Amino acid sequence: MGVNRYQLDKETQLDILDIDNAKVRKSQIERLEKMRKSRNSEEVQNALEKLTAGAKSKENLLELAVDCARKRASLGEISDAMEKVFGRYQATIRSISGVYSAEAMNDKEFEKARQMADQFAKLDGRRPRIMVAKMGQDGHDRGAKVIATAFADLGFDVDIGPLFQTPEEAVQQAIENDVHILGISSLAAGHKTLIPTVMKELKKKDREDIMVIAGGVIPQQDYEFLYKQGVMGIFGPGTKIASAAVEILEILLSYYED
Ligand code: B12
Repeated sequence: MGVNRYQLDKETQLDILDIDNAKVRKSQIERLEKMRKSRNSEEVQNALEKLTAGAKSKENLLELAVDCARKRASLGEISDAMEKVFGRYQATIRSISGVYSAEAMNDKEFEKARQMADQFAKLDGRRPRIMVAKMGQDGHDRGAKVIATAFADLGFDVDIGPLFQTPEEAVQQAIENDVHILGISSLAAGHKTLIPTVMKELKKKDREDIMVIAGGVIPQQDYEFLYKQGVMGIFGPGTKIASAAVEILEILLSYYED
């Protein structure tokens, strides 16, 4: 992993398929309901119970799971039947430190960001603290890792949420860790649903002071929508990380002016 030296010259407006998440969700629920009506629920329950028992006694789970699927159990039900025994897997994102600073040592913007982070620490009594969150079914974690690593090297305290958090969980973790910034990394088109939920949740918990920023594959045409939601900065592919940090720190430091 190195520092991205290839920056986009200008933002390009692409013709992108707009995904209506609410519509997709509704049609998925309708499909599940239809499936539930068309199956023999007693048979399904029996097969799921066998799967749970098999998980306990270490039987061949593939065979038992296929049997559940043949009886039209959903993937969620099949996972739940095994979760009773195994629990739920927590996918954590690990980061490494020093890589970014080793590459960017002589970069002016890097130095500027570090100085601004120090200045913020003096004013606030704590280093700027960011939580990088991944929500929904989006498993693209490289950008989140790059940002977490680089921001730590720039002098931020960094927390990384686990993969597949709900907006409520991400907000809860951000509040518990008392971060200044919640940075949402979104690459699977969930931003128009997940980010508004994050905003509502922050409001509900009376923590609108936490600054929300976003990054990842977010089409230009959605930027305005997110800014209206209260997102303070959006950083897409090709982002120059030190410049992003400077932009974020300028906002944080402005709270200390006057
Ligand atoms: C690698 C990759 C994968 C890998 C992911 C491996 C991993 N562990 O991350 C694999 C092969 C698993 C994968 C799977 C899928 N992928 Co994919 N994948 C990509 C790809 C090619 C590159 C993403 C990447 O790693 N970039 C490198 C990192 C470093 O860049 P980055 O994440 O953009 O982060 C930078 C900035 O965006 C920003 N940033 C990002 N986050 C944050 C957060 C903050 C706080 C800040 C400040 C900045 C910031 O800073 C970073 C550094 O500059 C993209 C295409 C692309 N060019 O983006 C498609 C892409 C994201 N994938 C896509 C799709 C559709 C999928 C699948 C659904 C395919 C499928 N049908 O199965 C699955 C989904 C799996 C899942 N559950 O999420 C689509 C998403 C479409 C959309 N958003 O509408 C893309 C855009 C490809 C495309 N053009 O269609 N994928």
